[in-house]
Amino acid sequence: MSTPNVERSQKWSIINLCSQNISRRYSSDLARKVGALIVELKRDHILSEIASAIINGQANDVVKFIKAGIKNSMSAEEILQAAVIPATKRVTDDFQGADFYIPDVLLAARAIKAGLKALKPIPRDSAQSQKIVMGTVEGDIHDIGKNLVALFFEFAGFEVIDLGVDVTVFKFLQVVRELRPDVLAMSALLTTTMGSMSNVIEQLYIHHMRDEVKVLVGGGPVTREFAGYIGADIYAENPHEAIGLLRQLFSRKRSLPEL
Ligand code: B12
Repeated sequence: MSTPNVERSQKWSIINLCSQNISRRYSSDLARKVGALIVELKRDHILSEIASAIINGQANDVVKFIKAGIKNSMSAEEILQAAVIPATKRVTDDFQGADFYIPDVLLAARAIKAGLKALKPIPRDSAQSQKIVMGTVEGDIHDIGKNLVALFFEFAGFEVIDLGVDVTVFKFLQVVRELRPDVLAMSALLTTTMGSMSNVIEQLYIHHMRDEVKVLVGGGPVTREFAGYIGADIYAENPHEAIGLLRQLFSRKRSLPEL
């Protein structure tokens, strides 16, 4: 059976009308089942709207539907896992290679950033009390991955101070000195900028601050070998791996694997 071509905005009025009729005419059990089905449909609808708004680079719609999701009792983590991450993967995979159209990428990046911002503030898990200073290294303005990692750290309960992109060696050092974080996390997406991570570590040694902070590195071209070579403490390919390693480190139950 084909579905009549109904405007999106009208769909919910029709569904709500049907559900009111059903609850009036039928047993409370059936009404409950219909209610649950409607909640499920609404959830799927909101998630697919968030994903398509990201894919089409429509920041305002991303925020609008994330707010609708939260209003409909969806958790920030559910929205992130079921809509924001798959859509981000879809767009960034589409922009693989050298021939992507920059304005499209920028619109998508803006939409993703707006979405991540709309998912805050995050209720802090009091179990984790460590402070993480984060940033994308000097000369590099890629921040989609860094923002995702930062959000996951917050979900995991860490306090995150995000210094943004193109963070100079001096700035990293200054913030480590002033805020005394437990972890300094750096992101690099370019082979030409990843060397900056090494400069930061070198400067931490020179200024006698190396023992005061754990250095975590990640990002597209960064590898475990590179992390070991520059003297970082932790390398992780993605936020989940990073959170696992940080929890392991701070629980002090086990030492971290050698890089
Ligand atoms: C989006 C994008 C852009 C956008 C960035 C917008 C923004 N706000 O971020 C714009 C258009 C601005 C851009 C510009 C450029 N880009 Co660009 N860009 C990309 C693209 C398409 C997607 C990157 C991305 O966001 N991926 C999605 C996120 C989720 O993945 P991620 O960043 O890798 O992060 C994950 C992990 O790496 C990890 N992670 C990341 N950081 C950290 C940090 C820590 C601590 C940890 C634990 C983990 C971690 O966790 C994340 C989630 O899993 C990639 C190609 C690609 N598909 O990867 C090229 C790419 C990175 N860009 C590239 C290039 C060359 C450039 C330019 C030099 C192009 C030019 N000629 O101007 C400029 C550089 C500008 C600059 N100075 O930084 C190259 C880099 C090649 C290289 N290896 O050096 C790539 C690989 C494209 C290509 N195939 O050639 N780019």
